[in-house]
Amino acid sequence: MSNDSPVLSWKSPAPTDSRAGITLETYILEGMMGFPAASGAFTSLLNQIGLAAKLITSKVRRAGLANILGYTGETNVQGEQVQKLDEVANETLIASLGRRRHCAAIASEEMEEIKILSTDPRAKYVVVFDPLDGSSNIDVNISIGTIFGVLRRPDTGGIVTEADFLTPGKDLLAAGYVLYGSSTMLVISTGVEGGVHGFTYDPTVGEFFLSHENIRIPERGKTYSINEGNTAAWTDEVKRWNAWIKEEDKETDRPYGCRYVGTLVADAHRTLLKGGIFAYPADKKARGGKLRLLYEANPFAFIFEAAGGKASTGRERILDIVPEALHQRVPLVLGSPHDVDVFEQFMRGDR
Ligand code: P6P
Repeated sequence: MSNDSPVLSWKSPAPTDSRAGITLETYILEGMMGFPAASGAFTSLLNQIGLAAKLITSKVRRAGLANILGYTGETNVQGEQVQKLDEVANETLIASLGRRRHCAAIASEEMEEIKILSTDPRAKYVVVFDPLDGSSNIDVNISIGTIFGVLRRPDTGGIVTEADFLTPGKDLLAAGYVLYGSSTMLVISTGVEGGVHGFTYDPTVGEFFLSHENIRIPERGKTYSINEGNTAAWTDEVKRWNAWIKEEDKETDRPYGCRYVGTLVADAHRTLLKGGIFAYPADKKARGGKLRLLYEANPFAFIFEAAGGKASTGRERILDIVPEALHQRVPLVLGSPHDVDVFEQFMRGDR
């Protein structure tokens, strides 16, 4: 056999500190091994979310063919038309999280009430999720996503109640999202110490591979992301910030470029990787903001802070807010520390 045969010429990669290329399952398992006290339940729960992401992405990629587009004619708790893919994603997450009995209950954008998945006292976790964020973009083939957060139940024992979910985002154990874009990517964090890591899905082998190790948001960006169609409804403070960011001023690298997809997962992911700011402020139409605290704002705030970014309402830190209701809305500003600080200065009237 010649020396240049593929078998002989293949050399195992030299061991490095980089974990690039490992699978999501390996990353999660190694995370458990870093915590000897871990029972494996948290590891198993995260892997069930990874499985759900694979199942949903296979349906999203075939949505146009599998006749699961279009409206079901029903409306969800948000009063929005429920698209079939929303229901499919919701049911997939419920089935996957319910399979191993580690998840006591879930709260979903698609359901008014929480859903109990396990009455086993050993079920220590509850999960919040938006199963398919950006559903209005499904039919026009624009990126959509799934958002999730994992909380540990208070050690109250007994059956889970809605109160078990009404805890500040700073108590999250893990948060992440799946972006069904030009490729499918899962981004997950277990907090500042663990960092933020991105896994890209390879449909040919059915695995998520580590592609973006230790994501860090730039201190400042060059892009702002807001729905300019809401300008008439904005407060004066937001209008002045918006005018400022579009002014030409070479010394302060303005104007910023504008990007707005209309899917939070897509706009937030771009902001996380490139820097800049995403804002969905309160306005005269939505005085409490539009986006949901528990399963949209909190998971992204957790991820942005873990990546060195900031997340606020424009006036207060998102992760400190004590929720009062399951589907509570909140103004949301995510981004680079510099850019969020400037936005907050306008909101305080300091600029
Ligand atoms: P608007 C999608 O419906 C969503 O909930 C988020 O994903 C997105 O950021 C926002 O609403 C877009 O809202 O009012 O700009 O269309």
